[in-house]
Amino acid sequence: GTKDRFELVGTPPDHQEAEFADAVREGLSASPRHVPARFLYDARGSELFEQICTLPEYYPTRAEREILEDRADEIAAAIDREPTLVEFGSGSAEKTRHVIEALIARHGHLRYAPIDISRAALEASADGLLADHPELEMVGVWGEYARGLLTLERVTDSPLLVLWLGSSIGNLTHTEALAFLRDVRERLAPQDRLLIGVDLVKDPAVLEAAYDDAQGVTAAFTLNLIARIARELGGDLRPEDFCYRSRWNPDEERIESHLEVVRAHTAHIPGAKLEVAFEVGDRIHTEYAHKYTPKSFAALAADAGFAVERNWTDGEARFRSCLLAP
Ligand code: AVJ
Repeated sequence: GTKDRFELVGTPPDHQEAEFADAVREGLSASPRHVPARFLYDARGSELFEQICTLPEYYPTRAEREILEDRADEIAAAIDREPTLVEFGSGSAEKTRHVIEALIARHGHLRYAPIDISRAALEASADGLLADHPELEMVGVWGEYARGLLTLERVTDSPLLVLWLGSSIGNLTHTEALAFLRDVRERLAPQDRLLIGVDLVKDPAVLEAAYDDAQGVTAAFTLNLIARIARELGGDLRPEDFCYRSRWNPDEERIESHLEVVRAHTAHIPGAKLEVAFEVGDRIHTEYAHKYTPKSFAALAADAGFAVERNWTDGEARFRSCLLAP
């Protein structure tokens, strides 16, 4: 069976609810108003994000899948012993399949430890992967991925291959990205590797379309944050009173996204013990998507103490997968 090859460890949900209430209270009281991007991913948000990944405008998923599909054997060969495969923010783990299969083909066995905020995503991906691969064992780490490495015990002396795909690093400012990479590096042993997906700077029209699609899925994904606040923290906040906006900032080399108030109102959010007066045009910052050049990413990695060992790029040079050594 598959059950005896799956174990779940991690943060209990009560803790996650308190974290959301605190983040909403702090973020909506601050100036500028903001809510950390990780709170976009409740069950509905994760579903909408999976839909974003299939949009014609949202090229990063396809570009990274192309790299992982074409280069899975090279990636698997970059570590000579059988590694434990760890993944930050695994979601559906659909792109990871290629790496998993290449590692199983090479070593005949694999231990995979995905770390995700969504328990449903961990369980769903385990069902599919374990049924297809009898040589696979999984430890699902339920929680924020920054904490996942701590939770994950080093039960073997095998090297870790840590995946951080999808250009999730783009959500972080340079200061945050540097701090996170340093933190990860300190937890890695010399034989471990970090494979990180990085979206590259390109034509602003292509970038802006990727973050504001014609079907409005990205808008719905972001507006779900307002619905989530109302669902989980109560009160009278309504998605109809906001609209989604995003634009390329060429100086910071990032997409900046926010929700803008379209009707003046005072919102009550009892679960966060908060009342907010919103004027038309007021904004709640929701996300950054930083883009890198090969040069700016190499500089960041070096600053964090990593050596860039290998790079793989898709055929249209839109996206890069970088293998970093601590
Ligand atoms: C999951 C953070 C990589 O920034 O491209 C996609 C999230 N937001 N469309 C990104 C996202 C709107 C995505 N990351």
